[in-house]
Amino acid sequence: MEIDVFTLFPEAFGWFERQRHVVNALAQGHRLEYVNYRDHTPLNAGQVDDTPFGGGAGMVLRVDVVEAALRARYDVDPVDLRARRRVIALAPGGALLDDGMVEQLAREPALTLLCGRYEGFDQRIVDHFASDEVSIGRYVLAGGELAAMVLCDAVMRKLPGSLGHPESALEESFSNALGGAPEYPHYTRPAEYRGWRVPEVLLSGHHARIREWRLHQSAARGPLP
Ligand code: 6GU
Repeated sequence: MEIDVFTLFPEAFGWFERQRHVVNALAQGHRLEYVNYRDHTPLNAGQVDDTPFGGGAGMVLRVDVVEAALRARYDVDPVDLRARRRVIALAPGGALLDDGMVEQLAREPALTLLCGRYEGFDQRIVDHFASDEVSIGRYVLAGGELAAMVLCDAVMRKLPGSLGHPESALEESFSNALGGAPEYPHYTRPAEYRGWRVPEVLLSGHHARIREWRLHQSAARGPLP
């Protein structure tokens, strides 16, 4: 998979890129690259945003700036790009990211993520350049960068070869294997701590009973709303 992140703050992704599953995915040949809108702005003095028409607080990312950055990267009219490639605008009001959407995105050959800043995007960016508008929850972040990292983290751990134990991604919270329910609880040593005992079945070595107990625990926790 090839992921391009359009952002004003590519350096914000430094920590993210050092995460084990991201390092593994990149070593498998997947790509994660950044385009800084500011490097492609046609405006003076690196300007990328502007005050909102109609008044109000904050600044809005300009449509001409985003077009210039997309053209510089793909050398096509961005209006045509979204038919060929998922172009995802990250915005608080978008479709909520969940495991199903992550699974679907992980099967794409390429993703383009557009991070907004301040008050967000000129709506024409979303309407004409994006194929999708995605949100990671109903609260407002100061910018799309953390949301882009959340999306990339969730998508990249689904890519073959990114996890040390590929089974980890099969039977996990919200997966089809668990009927969309949260995962069952895990325990490790010590078997007893401050009088809190680990469920006996997990110490029994009886794999069929352990499996049954886990599925039951998972079902009892879910399904989620
Ligand atoms: Cl994708 N962007 C911003 N700015 N805030 C958010 C979000 C995205 N998702 C939830 N809050």
